[in-house]
Amino acid sequence: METFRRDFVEVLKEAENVVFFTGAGISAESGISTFRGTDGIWNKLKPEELANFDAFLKNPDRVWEWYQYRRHIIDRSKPNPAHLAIAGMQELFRNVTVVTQNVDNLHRRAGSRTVYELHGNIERNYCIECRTPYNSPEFASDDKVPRCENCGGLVRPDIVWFGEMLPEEDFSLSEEAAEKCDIMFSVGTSSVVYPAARIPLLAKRLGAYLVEVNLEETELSPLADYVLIGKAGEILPGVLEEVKKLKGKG
Ligand code: BJW
Ligand code: ZN
Repeated sequence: METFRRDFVEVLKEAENVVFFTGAGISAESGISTFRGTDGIWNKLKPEELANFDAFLKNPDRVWEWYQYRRHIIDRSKPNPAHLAIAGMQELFRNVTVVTQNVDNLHRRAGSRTVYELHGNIERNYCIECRTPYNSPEFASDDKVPRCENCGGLVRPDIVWFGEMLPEEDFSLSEEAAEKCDIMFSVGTSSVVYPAARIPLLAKRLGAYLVEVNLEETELSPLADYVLIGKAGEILPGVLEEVKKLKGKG
């Protein structure tokens, strides 16, 4: 097993409030593509044609079809050892909070109980006119964009597109968790999309120990106290083992 740096181990030993801030990279080992980087979806498809409201109004069926394709992949995927290790930490620390940019529900499926979703959830939809929610999977089973049963409006995925506000409650609860945490892990995110990327910065500014877990260095790395380079699905189970050992539960 990997040996971790001593200052990190000391912080783990004393920590009570722990936050995991996660991005697409944590689900890569579940077979879900990331956005950026060599295998990222946006090497092939343009975000400006798919991930904003104008693109949806211009070509709702195309955007809907793209989300149906991704739902299909997500439905067939499973939480991986990284999601499961984070859920396992709940037994070892007083408070474990997950703040995720992902829309794939894999943290909840892994058993994490406190999960704030900053960019929405692909399992939910709502009418763009009257905001009626449509969350049952049968509803989203057509490749053509559905219409609202109340008003005939277009139904869209409940996902935060570029230029849109983040869900207020989840964002402010995430800020609160960042402000009071002892240690923040930033896992599998390129840290370029704002305002989500402010969450680890806020934690660091208020004194938390900041750990980054990623295949490569990012814009966040120079600010992190500890950068662990490698796969989240290998590193986080190692961290879980270390914590178990520290708490005499190994
Ligand atoms: C591994 C790994 C393994 C891989 N183990 N690691 C200039 C122009 C236009 C807009 C802006 C601008 N400047 C700022 C903005 C605002 C914009 C923004 O931040 N843009 C920047 C990109 C420039 N932000 C917004 O628009 C936000 N809203 C907003 O600001 O509202 C205020 C406002 C109102 C009105 C007008 C203007 C502003 C909303 C942002 C919403 C983001 N939504 C998306 C797409 C949703 C669509 C969908 O899912 O279909 O959310 S963007 C996309 O990026 C997705 C992700 O959640 C988000 C973050 O990506 P993430 O998770 O970091 O993934 P990747 O792929 O980037 O990185 C993966 C990482 O994992 C890599 O580092 C790998 O190395 C690593 N990795 N395998 C460990 N096994
Ligand atoms: Zn409606």
